[in-house]
Amino acid sequence: MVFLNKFFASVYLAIVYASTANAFTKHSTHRTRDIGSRGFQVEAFHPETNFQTFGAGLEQPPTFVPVSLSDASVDFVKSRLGVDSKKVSYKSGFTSRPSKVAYLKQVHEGVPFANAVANVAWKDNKVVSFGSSFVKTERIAASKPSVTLKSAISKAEATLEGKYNGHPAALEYLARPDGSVALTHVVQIQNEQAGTWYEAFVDAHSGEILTVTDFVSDATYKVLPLEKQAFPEGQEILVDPYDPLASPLGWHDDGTKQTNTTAGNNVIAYKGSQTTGLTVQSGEGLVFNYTYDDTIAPTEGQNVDAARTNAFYVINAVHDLAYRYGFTESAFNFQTNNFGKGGKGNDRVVISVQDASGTNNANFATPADGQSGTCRMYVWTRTPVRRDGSLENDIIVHEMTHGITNRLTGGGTGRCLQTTEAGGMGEGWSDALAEYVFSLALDVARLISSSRWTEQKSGTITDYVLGHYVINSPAGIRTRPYSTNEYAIHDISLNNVD
Ligand SMILES: *[C@@H]1O[C@H](CO)[C@@H](O)[C@H](O)[C@H]1NC(C)=O
Ligand SMILES: *[C@@H]1O[C@H](CO)[C@@H](O)[C@H](O)[C@H]1NC(C)=O
Ligand SMILES: [Ca+2]
Ligand SMILES: [Zn+2]
Repeated sequence: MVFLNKFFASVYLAIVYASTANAFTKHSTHRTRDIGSRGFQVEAFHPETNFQTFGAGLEQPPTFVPVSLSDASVDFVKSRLGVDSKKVSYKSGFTSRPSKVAYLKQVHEGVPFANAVANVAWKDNKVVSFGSSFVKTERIAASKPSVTLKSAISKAEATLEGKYNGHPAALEYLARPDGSVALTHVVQIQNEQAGTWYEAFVDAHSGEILTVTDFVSDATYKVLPLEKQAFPEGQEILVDPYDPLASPLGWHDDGTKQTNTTAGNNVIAYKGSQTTGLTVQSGEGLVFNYTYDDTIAPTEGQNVDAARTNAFYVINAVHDLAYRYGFTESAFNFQTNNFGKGGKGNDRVVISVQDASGTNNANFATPADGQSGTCRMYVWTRTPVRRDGSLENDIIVHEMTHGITNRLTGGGTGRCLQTTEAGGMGEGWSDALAEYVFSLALDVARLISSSRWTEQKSGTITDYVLGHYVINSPAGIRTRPYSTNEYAIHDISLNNVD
């Protein structure tokens, strides 16, 4: 982190335009898992999602009358995708001033789709973003089942080694990887002793189990959620915070190796040594439940484990967030395995926590695509009890953003932001994303319907400071806050690059 006391008024805007000008088409998500003791394999599939943002919002035709969120959103999907109202149903939505978000489902002959969905975000009666995974229905199964629910349940119970739990079964369409659409009985199967709880999608014409939802969580972390800035706001337990679009195998699996440590496909977080300096799960099933205590030294108690867990979480979460905005494999991101989606792999982020080579700072080295980005987080000595930069999210996000901006300029060479001015832009971008990340996270999370983020009350932009916790000062480490107040902006003196 460079202490750059200079404000670039255009930085914030540059980031916003870069992320809103394009429509990004994403790859389908596949995930294959073994279920039960008999090696039953299932593949989860989500059709390709088209995600677009529209800056200040799409102008509505002059005939537009603000109606209910559900009607307006159904109308928008109809016109955008060219389908009639029988093909779209409103599922849920919420209002969080000044935004409104609606979730919709594809429908065929009255039967809803399980995995073909859409979401529409509104602001001031304008659509600001739209995501859709609606599919073509040229090869769709008949909407009346030929396999009974009873035999579907028997099949699911036998395969998943559990009992139907009585939760009302449903008939739903399921889009398949080959472009066809199956009709399925959806039933819940539980096994109390084994602790399993599944939702099975049984083909209502062939009787075959097509896919299974596993309700039991994959991973748990005690961390500072991305919408928080620093330790005093409190660690929280997050369950499965990964985004399956950006990290299809989760955060602890690179396709050939599974770990139960702070090492995975997107990042390895360690102290001292990448082999012996990792944090190992505190409980079976990828539970990383370590509590930080800032009344004792960063090296004492559970603090090192809590710091590595938080660094691992934040880098992964920013990886996943940036992926939604286009920082993908082919845009030179940081991953060990690129799953055949372009770009060079073997370059996950390497983050050294409580690094011994310095204090009171942090840095990020970005070589070209194909070599790991390397981040060093230091301990800060400005308080009676030292503070750990890994417990201040805005610093980690600032550093990770150096990796993102260095890769996104100049085609992944890592060579572009070397001059004073370009480096200054990089610093500004890093600060801006660090301070704004929770709002972006909020927008994206609404679109992927993760309830986790919806607790953030408002996207309103206020003055931002960076690094307030590590130096224990509300002003942070910059001479001015980041502000949208134009008088504050004009007041900035253009000097002082530390
Ligand atoms: C997972 O972690 C436990 C300690 O919690 C360890 O004993 C075990 O060997 C690890 N398993 C793998 C596959 O790394
Ligand atoms: C985390 O650890 C605390 C005790 O330190 C325990 O009370 C809590 O149940 C644990 N939570 C999880 C999700 O493991
Ligand atoms: Ca790469
Ligand atoms: Zn920096």
